[in-house]
Amino acid sequence: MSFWKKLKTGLSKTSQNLTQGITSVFTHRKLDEQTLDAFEELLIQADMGIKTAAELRDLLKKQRMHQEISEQEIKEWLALEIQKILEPVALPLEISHKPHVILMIGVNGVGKTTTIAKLSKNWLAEGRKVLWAAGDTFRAAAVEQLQTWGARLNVEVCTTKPGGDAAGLAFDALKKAQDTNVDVLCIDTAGRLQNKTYLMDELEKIVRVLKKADAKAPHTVLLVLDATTGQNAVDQVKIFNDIIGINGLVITKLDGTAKGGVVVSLSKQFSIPIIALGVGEGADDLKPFRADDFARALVGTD
Ligand SMILES: Nc1nc2c(ncn2[C@@H]2O[C@H](COP(=O)(O)OP(=O)(O)O)[C@@H](O)[C@H]2O)c(=O)[nH]1
Ligand SMILES: [Mg+2]
Repeated sequence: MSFWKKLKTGLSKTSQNLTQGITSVFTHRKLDEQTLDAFEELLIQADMGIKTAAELRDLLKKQRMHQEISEQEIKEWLALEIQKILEPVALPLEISHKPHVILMIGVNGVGKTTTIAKLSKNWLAEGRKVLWAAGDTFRAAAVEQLQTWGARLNVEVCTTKPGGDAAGLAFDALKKAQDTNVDVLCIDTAGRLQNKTYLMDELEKIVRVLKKADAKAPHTVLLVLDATTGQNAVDQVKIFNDIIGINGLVITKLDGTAKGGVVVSLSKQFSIPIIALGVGEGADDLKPFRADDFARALVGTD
């Protein structure tokens, strides 16, 4: 299936809710306050966030109040306005250093480890040398999961003993990357958000130790977010941004969520680049974030 189809199918729960809502709200009616209220509520239900919903409502009011507006027009209008919100943050990840160090962070289960594999598959295809560090040292299964992907994609994985020091591992991996002509080093981490102090200490320590080997590392701190958690993802950006500066987002599980609007909410609230979207569990199920494609898939226009 093409990526566009996958995205469109994945977002169909969101787009169907929006489309059905728009049909019932806008058919043959002049735009009035009641219609605008219902429209705003639809956007909130799609997880676009209260602020975005209010702004889009106001904009529509300003442009079209008391005018007839068809269902098709409103969908096209919405897709375009969403595209404008997404465009400034739809930025690819540039590999700008050698080795380029990427720290993967995020809550347990959002897709960090899988995303490392997916991103790396693209870099390998471009002929880059990739190395991974299994920094989620608390769960043996997490290390094994990365090793399984490593065997599949032929990527070497640096590990330490269970419960071992993630910062020490990260430092050793960076040294190794520097010594062996590696282009991209991905450091996996644990996402134990239930113990914020511990997580903060661990991430700060990883960063501090990396800087001993390369003052500019990590070059990219990628926060992975699970779209199915809706507005929770917004809270996670705030929490992780407090702990450690984030300069990229990957949003996963866009295959089959009714909360796809959260991507709009994130784009509006934070000016953090969204570098890629996850639309499945396979290594090929990650694609660059494109504002126009996403906006059209979300609203269900072609
Ligand atoms: N449907 C779907 N599943 C995903 C996606 N990304 C990751 N997963 C699955 O989510 C689960 C947790 O992923 P994992 O990479 O282990 O998360 P981590 O704990 O953050 O490292 C695994 O079963 C993955 O296969 C995605 O984009 N779509
Ligand atoms: Mg993991």
